Amino acid sequence: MVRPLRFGVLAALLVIAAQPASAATGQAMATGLQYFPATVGIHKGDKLVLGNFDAASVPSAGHTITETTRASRPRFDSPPIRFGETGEINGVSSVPVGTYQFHCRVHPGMRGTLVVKPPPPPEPPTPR
Ligand SMILES: [Cu+2]
Repeated sequence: MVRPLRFGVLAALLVIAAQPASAATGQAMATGLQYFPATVGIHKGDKLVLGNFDAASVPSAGHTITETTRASRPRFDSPPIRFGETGEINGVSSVPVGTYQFHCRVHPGMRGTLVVKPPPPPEPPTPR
């Protein structure tokens, strides 16, 4: 069924768009054997989750986000996340500021970029 899946993807994009810039958990999604967005930005210390909205991943174990930059000992990685599930990317919150390439261990052709920015300045106190 194509229509419900498309609607689900749209709903997911709206949820992502609604996240405030200071959110402590970044969100990426996978569909059509691609990551969206292809370049994910988080602040240092943030978590990152991957939502698998990819029906094309059903015959496989799912999708991961695995560091490519240091492939022998990735600093961030996830277990395969199945279609319809959302999973956390382990290790992301301790990665230094910088730019990192990542891929899917199940589908090595899936490629993305993680940009870890400095932490945002503290929010000003709310006036009472
Ligand atoms: Cu994959």
